[in-house]
Amino acid sequence: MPGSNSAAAEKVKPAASPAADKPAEIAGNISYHAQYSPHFSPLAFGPEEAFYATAESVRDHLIERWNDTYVHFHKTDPKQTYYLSMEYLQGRALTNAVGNLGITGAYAEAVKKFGYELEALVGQEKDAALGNGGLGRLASCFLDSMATLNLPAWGYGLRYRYGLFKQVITKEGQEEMAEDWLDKFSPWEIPRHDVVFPVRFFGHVEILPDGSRKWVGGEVLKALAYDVPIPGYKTKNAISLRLWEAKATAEDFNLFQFNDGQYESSAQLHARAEQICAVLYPGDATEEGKLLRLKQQFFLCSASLQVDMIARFKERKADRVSGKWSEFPSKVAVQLNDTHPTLAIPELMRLLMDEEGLGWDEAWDITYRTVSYTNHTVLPEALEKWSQIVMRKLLPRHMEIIEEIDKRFREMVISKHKEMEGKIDSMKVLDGSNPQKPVVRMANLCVVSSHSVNGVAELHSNILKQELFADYVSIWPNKFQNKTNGITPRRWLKFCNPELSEIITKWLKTDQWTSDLDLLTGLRKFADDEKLHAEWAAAKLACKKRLAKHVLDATGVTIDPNSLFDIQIKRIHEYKRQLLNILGAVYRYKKLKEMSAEEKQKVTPRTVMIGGKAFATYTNAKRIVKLVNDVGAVVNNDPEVNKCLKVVFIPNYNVSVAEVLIPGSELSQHISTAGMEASGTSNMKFSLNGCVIIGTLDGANVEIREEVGEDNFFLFGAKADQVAGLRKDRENGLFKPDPRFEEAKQLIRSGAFGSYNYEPLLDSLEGNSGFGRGDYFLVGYDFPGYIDAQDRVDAAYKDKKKWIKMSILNTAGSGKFSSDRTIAQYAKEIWDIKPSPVA
Ligand code: T68
Repeated sequence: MPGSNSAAAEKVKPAASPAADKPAEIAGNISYHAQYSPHFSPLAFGPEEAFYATAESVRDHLIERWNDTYVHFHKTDPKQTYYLSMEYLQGRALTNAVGNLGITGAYAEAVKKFGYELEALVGQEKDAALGNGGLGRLASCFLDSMATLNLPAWGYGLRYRYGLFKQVITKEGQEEMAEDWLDKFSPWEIPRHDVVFPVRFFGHVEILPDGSRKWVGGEVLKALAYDVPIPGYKTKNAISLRLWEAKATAEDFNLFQFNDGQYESSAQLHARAEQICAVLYPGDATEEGKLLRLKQQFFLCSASLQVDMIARFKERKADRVSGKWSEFPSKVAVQLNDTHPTLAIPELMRLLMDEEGLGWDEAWDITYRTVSYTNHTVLPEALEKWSQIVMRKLLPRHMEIIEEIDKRFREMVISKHKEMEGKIDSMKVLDGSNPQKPVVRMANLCVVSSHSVNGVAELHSNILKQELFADYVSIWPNKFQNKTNGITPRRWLKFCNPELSEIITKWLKTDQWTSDLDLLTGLRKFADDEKLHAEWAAAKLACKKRLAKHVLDATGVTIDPNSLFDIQIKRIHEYKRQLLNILGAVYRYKKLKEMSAEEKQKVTPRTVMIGGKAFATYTNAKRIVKLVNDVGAVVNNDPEVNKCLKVVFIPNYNVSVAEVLIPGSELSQHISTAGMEASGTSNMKFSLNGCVIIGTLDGANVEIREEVGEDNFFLFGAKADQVAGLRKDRENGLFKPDPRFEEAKQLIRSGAFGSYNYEPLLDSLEGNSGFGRGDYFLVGYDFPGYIDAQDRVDAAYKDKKKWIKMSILNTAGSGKFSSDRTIAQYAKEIWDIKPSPVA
């Protein structure tokens, strides 16, 4: 094994100071970390130790930039954005860090001196999966763009001990295991023992002699900051992702009880502190679970506001000529990533009024001008509602403030918008319509209290304005905006697909596209060039081979890189319609079984890959996972068809799996019921990597199709404005299912894929309403259009020239979907912040 003992590490003299971008110096620095970082036995220098030592060496560069950026922002005191998100799906950091710092080559050479390839070390890193899906990954792409654009902006989140679960596929289907991303330690985080602030829970409100109110008592935990430096691409700026951890202190430890043998009660608060950051998204079926989730949300908001907004503002205020609180919104912008950090609103009000002594009107004006809110869903079941009873118990002062916000909002509507009086019930913040379960509607609180509300794709933002938030539009016509999502082109093309990146740089004669993605349109003029076609096809094949190796390693299934690689990877959800995909594959299988050998010769061979995690308590989603696995087991082992079709479930889908799958994809499925997917961001990643989309007119698909051209997108399905009518038709018994749809369901019912009880899943596609919801997601309605679109895909794939041209035009049309564009728009149109590069 290369470099498997300390002798290898000793070959290169340790250097005590951080290395420059010279391989020999870097190797010295790596060696230094291997010896002086107290994590491993000095005798071991296997791939894992080499990864950690290399990462720590890279971290030295990051810390320098991060320090410089902090000092620079401190001196220049620009307005800053504070991005609050309960989720970040960072994935691995090493490739991204050396890539953004421009030192990949030097590090690759340096680790060779120890007998390692950089790619092999990269594979040692665990994904930081502090998020569920699109919303968390968006936050991570945004951080990359904020740093790259030199924007004074910081991310805030929680340091979950266990992030998103590890998915294991067994005979029963999906099983969840805790994912120990901190198993050893994270080399990227810097524990800030100097940044510790108190966060209170429970207690009561006291009225002081001067009439002011104060929240006292209850239990007080400490928030400890862990900073993760986020380097920009080709810039000296490195911003910070600050993750909070909850702690109890020595005073909370009852030494007397401990010595008396009462071990558990002696450290109760320590145990409760540990629970707060134990897991991402604790199950909230129980009252305890709900309370814990609310605690998490408040913990993030309170720590971030007290420490970094209020304390920092006060510290810098002292240096300013005019130090008025009214200046706060010209120094601070707070972006709420969905409603999960909504408690920032009453917490900012509380801090300004109760701690800083401002009156309601002034505090409200400041809060309103500071906070803005992004909505990521219109699904009613995903709109957060918190029990007023739980809220009052955990956060009594905040509940008072929310009541006052609600009251003043209603008074404002009656006095200034009389015509809207009849709509107050649906617009108000507090909903007491069920006296047993009065709730706080968090989206309403956000809309009422923010100066800007945005959706994440044009279609979604229009739905917000025309449906979900329509009543508010007549009160605040200018509050609602669209900010179409984006993805970072560094991680999602340059680093994950070096083959294609080189070709693009060669043909465009510049690598500027990595920070100015619109330059990709320059590829359009070569879309028919045969030389480019040959290079493009070779790059795709290389990526497909890498993907095939991943599939073999992860599942034991061999797939043919010459077949059409058809991929759907995302969280498993009925609205995302993985069921439509697998029913299509079942139908394809049935047709293949009916074909003669000659007929099969003419078929376009296809590998259908589906990956994604189902929420642990979402039974139908788990049934879908099981069905895909069962179909795969039959199809892949059927010698009559398995040259023409394979069906593979990709286990444990995460960011680093996506980085292998997306470059090797040729067709990707974004087939949600129209109007239900707010945006989607993986659609952008696929298209950028030269993959053609089969999809509905939903979310950002609409804009992708506009950009890449309708000939380069396989469209099918009902439109968003038809959906309600189609559901009504079903209820009225007017829907006639296509025979092909019936055939596919029948084959599953026949037991062809095993004896598991799929009835509940199939039932959900049937009936008119009520039980099984009468195919709420319109799988049956869209099925024939989907099968026809897949036939068009097969025909198009046979014409290699045509297909490659489509692929090139997808990449060429992806410029709009850079998160640099999205973030530049947020900066200008919502936050009013400007680039501030470190000299
Ligand atoms: C997604 N939402 C949207 N929610 O579904 C997707 N976590 O269309 C969009 O592209 C993406 O956000 C980015 O805008 C989510 O990912 C969550 O993960 C979620 C929902 C509730 C609670 C926690």
